[in-house]
Amino acid sequence: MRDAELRRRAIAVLHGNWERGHTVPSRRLYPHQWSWDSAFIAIGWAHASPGRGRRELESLFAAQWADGRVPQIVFNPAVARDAYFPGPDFWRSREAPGAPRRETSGIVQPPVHAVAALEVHRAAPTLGRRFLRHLYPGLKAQHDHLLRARSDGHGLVTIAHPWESGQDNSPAWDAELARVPADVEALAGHRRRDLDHVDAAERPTATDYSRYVAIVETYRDHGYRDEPGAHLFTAVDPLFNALLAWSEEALAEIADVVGEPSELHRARAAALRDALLARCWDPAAGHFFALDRHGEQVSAHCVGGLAPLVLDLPDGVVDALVAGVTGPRFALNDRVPLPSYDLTGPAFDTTRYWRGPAWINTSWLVLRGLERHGRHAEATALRAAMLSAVRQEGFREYFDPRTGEGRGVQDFSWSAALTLDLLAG
Ligand code: 2M8
Repeated sequence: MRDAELRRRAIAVLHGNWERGHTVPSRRLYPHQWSWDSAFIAIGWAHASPGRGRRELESLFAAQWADGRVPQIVFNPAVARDAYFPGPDFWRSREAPGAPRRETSGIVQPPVHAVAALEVHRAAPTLGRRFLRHLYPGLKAQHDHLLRARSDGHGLVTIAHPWESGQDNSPAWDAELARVPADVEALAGHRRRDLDHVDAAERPTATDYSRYVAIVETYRDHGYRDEPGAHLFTAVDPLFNALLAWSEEALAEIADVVGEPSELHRARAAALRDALLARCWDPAAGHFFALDRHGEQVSAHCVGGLAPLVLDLPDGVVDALVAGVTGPRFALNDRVPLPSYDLTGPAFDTTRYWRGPAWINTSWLVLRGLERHGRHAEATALRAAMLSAVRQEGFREYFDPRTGEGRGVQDFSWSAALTLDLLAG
């Protein structure tokens, strides 16, 4: 398939998933607005219709909470209340202080929005300054909230739910999640709608879901306040922190454009990067690891541990990360994007969601990192792999990391959106 045809199809997916001001990740499986999906989707719209990219981010930030949190899900009131589980009746955001009028979930997702806003601005700079001026306070409040409410006290921010990492059932969370009481029978009272659309073997297990639900219920019972006892789950995700640092860099550039002080953002970006190096980097393994609630490294090689490549890093660290990308664990090639987890790891699973399958967004982050560090040969291979996967299989949600076979839903928005970015670059 020629590039022009692939581009046409990617744009058609975004148009098909556009829903009055935002783009759903998938019509059937995810029929609302998701936070980090919208950031990647806006980057795609920047190449097809920058106005839609602006609206994508503005509609998300219109649902920002008073404390600055940007919710993981903004529910569409026009969609059936039980079309997605857990839906608005489970989250009950309206009962929480500071929640917006629009119903949302009460947790967050990786903060890559300032990066997306800058890309949208660059696509149409003359129109964009007003957009950046409008969005800057919300982006700053988003970062302030994370650095304040979620500080781990040692320079990094924590996640309070595996869903907050975006890499839901990643092996990085297994041990921490196992501490959460699992009541699979309680789950019987709820209907998991994901299993209506995707094979159960490609999704998190019932035990995982019972724990996901228990973590939310406890946080919800605390009014979604980050206070003692509110969190049954606590971890530090290298991807989440790397994206916060990268977004602080972008926010510094946005501040320069809109005439706000930018030094704070540069200093925060550098401090987060230094803390990642001090706490998550394992020089012997050549990888950034997640931390458990005690600050101990969890030695599962997940693709999120490659995400700090988007930052300015010492040469030796970049060399080691690139060796990891090309080595047996991530096996860079020009056919299939990077696995979400170590191909040689004990928890590896070719089909189960974030426990092995290859995803376009995480591969795109690593690609941006390789480009930043001038690793052209590796970047060329990874770009070819991503394009090959979507050409062969369509804009699938994820791919078998060994064969490249498409998995999860079809017409998945961020796979289409980031393809547009690849084709433009
Ligand atoms: C997946 O997560 C949602 C919960 O947020 C789910 O499993 O129902 C993840 O892949 C996440 O990263 C993504 O943002 C979301 C929507 O595409 O789906």
